[in-house]
Amino acid sequence: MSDVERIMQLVKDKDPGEREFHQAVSEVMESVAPILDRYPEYRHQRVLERLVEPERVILFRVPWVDDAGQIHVNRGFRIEMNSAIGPYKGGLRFHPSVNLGILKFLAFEQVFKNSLTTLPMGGGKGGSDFDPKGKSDLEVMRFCQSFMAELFRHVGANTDVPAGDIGVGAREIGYLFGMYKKLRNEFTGVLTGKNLGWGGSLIRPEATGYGCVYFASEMLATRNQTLEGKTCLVSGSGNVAQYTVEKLLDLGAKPVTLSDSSGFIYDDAGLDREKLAFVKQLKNVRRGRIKEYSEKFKTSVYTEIRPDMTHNPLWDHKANCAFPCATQNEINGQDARNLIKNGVYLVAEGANMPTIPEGVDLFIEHGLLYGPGKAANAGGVSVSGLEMTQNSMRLAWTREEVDQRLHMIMKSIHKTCVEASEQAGKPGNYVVGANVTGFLKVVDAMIDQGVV
Ligand code: NDP
Ligand code: 2IT
Repeated sequence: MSDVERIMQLVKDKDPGEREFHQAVSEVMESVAPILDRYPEYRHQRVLERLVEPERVILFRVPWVDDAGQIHVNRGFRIEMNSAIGPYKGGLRFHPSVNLGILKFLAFEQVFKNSLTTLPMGGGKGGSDFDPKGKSDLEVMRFCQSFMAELFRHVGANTDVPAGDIGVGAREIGYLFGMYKKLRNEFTGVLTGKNLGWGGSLIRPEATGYGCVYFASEMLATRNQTLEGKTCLVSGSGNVAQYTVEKLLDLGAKPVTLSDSSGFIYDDAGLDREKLAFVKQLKNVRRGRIKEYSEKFKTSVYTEIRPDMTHNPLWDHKANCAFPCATQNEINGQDARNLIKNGVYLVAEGANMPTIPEGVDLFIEHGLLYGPGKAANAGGVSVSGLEMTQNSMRLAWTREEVDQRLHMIMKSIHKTCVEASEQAGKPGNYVVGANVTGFLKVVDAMIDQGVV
């Protein structure tokens, strides 16, 4: 039995229902398997078996009271996946779809992503099946307080440092931080993505989107091209999508789409600063639906996305580049074929694992510049790492300084991926480049630290 088959059998036997976790493990195993033939020590050390078993999983009850006095119970999680190269680090997701398998896939990806950033961060992820949509600020606050009333025992500035992800932004981080501080009587950098006035970093809100576009620019530069004048499809309309659009506009590209879980808008004239400001107000302040964009801007059309659709028509428009920034598995095989047919030759993933394996294979087969999430969206966690540094030093860097560091990190991730892909005999394959680079640093640290 090959290493890949052995590990896949192991994870499927142990955790049969965790589809997304199996998908993430399978991709990494395919990339790193050839290394085990060259360095049998890794097999002897059982590094693959150790990597797929979280160091610790915390699962807890989160009871809270709504504005009408009704009691609700949600489930809270924190997956402490790997701490070989630093404290556990990774976001919290609040979304009704959250379950153990989804958070394990995200925590697993985070281990390799964080390793790629070159900063000292292990990998973790957490969250809840709580749905913040339609809840009042006070309900969200009570939920966050209840969530932290358990989580505070397990996290800490040198132990495990959560941040935002889907459904968790500055508001939620504020409520979580307040409760941690009250329970511990300590003002420390236990969370990142904090607001500026109390320990947050400039550029953290922008970091994932900006970083993703910096990574795309680096990929294009390998073909002597820039983003100027490129038509870009962007999905999502949350934190990552908004700042992807902002940086695309900075660089002279033309973003034409945005989406949420109900549907998407296609704007033939392209988004501009004014339209983006409307989206930020709509999504971050009024917490409304993207449909409103098409009511406001007549150059755009809205298309509803229904669960019975076999493909997502957002990906079926003529364009040069695609930036999936919503959620996992949002590009299926048919979507990938449509993108290729429509002339898209660059895909940079702002979201985590947005493309199903068939789509990834198609992109690589057809020679697209394909930047997988763990490389292309590493800018967010990188600036979280820089926020931790600033908190430890008790000082704050300027916007220019943080942005410059972010840009350097994204360039360095790109270069490392290209070099590793060449060494692996798969030049230009950023999936192999990212997985191999992320893997080697983590497993070498694990071996140095013994069987623990
Ligand atoms: P937000 O909550 O700010 O925005 C999420 C967006 O995606 C919303 O537009 C949301 O629509 C849409 N969406 C969420 N779930 C689904 C779904 N099941 N189907 C269709 N659309 C959906 O989250 P972020 O922008 O922070 O995160 C987006 C992606 O980027 C995620 O994959 C996340 O893991 C990844 N990421 C985030 C980082 C960060 O720093 N925030 C860093 C690296 C990666 P709706 O409003 O209808 O729910
Ligand atoms: O997926 C991710 O990298 C994030 N949600 C950000 C994690 C972080 O710790 O900033």
